[in-house]
Amino acid sequence: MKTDGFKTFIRERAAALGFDACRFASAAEPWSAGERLAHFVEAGRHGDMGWMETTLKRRAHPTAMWDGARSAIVLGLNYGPGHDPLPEMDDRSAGYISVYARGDDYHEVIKGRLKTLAGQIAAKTDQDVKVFVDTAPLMEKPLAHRAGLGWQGKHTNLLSRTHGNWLFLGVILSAAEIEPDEPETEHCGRCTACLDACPTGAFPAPFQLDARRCLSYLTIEFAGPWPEEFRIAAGSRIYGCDDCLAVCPWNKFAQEANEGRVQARDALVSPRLADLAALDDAAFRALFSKSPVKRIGRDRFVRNVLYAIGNSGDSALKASAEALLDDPDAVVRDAADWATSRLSGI
Ligand code: B12
Ligand code: SF4
Ligand code: SF4
Repeated sequence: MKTDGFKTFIRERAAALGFDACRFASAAEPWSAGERLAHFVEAGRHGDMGWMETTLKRRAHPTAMWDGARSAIVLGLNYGPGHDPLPEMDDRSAGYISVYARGDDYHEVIKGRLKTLAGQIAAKTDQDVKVFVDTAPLMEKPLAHRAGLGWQGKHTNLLSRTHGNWLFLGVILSAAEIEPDEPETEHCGRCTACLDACPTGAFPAPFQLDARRCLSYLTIEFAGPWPEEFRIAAGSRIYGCDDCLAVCPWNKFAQEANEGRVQARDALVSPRLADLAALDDAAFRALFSKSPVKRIGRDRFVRNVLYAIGNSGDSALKASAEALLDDPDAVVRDAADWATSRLSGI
């Protein structure tokens, strides 16, 4: 069993690589997270994310994916914006891109560092390691909770007493037995701020999310045209959503991100909707080079922009919507039509 000296060594290496949190958990002990995941999928709350269904068995527990896993080293990278981002939505002629997506893609930022750290762990323990940052069927939040990095709040995200709600997670699984840290306890108490703030009512109960109603899912994962209810509720959110994170009172302990690569690029804070609606494929790729936004492609992104234009109340944007009425993409055409009619008669 690896104990204090080894753990201190790993924590120091993690800090040197720029991680803001590093803690240890057992990867082999049973947990209830797998059953809850099964309930989530059985209830259809994953929507069109079919990969959650196909990977259900392997995702249920770290040892279901890799039976040699004994310990988890859980890493957190702070991406705090340093201010409350929600007032940015007051400018209805601008789009709102969620804080996590305003810099470089966190997968790319974290992956190399995890690999470096995993190499150091493997060398010290002489045991196999595997690296995860949302890249394989592993439930990262319950592992982080168990490692004491924070707790899963009523909005289901992991938050911490030291970093608030703005932490990316990464995990290294190791075949070595490493003494686990104490798990964190839940500190939500009677607060319901995140549940009350959700613009689409996506929480069927505290600690449970119906992804089909979540604007993060709709803007990023869902390809088709949206039901009217969600188009209106989206306001100016064009990629992801931060409302349930940003209203949490524990953010008073959050700090601005140290890591320059996850800090916001100026062009991705309050970008003008008129400029975004005019993006063709090449301009879209150039604007979102290295950003996670690039993954959804121009058509889905422009669909989101058109819903925001429809909600803007800015008649000057009507021409931007009309220009897309003959777009080659059917979902974009439908969104352009919707936006045009919303802005007619203003
Ligand atoms: C699928 C997914 C999504 C889906 C579903 C989100 C969700 N909450 O499940 C969608 C597309 C909606 C999404 C959105 C976002 N995501 Co996401 N996503 C994931 C992914 C790939 C898997 C998560 C998962 O397994 N969900 C399935 C559900 C069932 O799991 P769960 O939330 O842990 O469910 C727990 C609770 O429901 C609870 N529970 C259920 N019933 C009950 C009852 C009681 C009484 C109790 C106490 C608990 C309880 O137990 C379950 C098991 O732990 C992870 C990466 C990974 N591999 O883990 C990133 C991840 C969770 N996402 C992340 C981020 C940043 C986001 C967004 C903030 C992005 C944004 N700004 O738009 C939003 C947040 C929305 C929200 N409120 O959750 C980060 C979160 C970091 C953190 N600190 O928590 C992760 C970890 C990626 C990463 N590596 O950093 N995401
Ligand atoms: S990310 Fe937005 S839409 Fe999704 S649960 Fe949180 S507040 Fe609701
Ligand atoms: S807003 Fe309140 S209920 Fe939601 S996660 Fe934060 S402390 Fe918990």
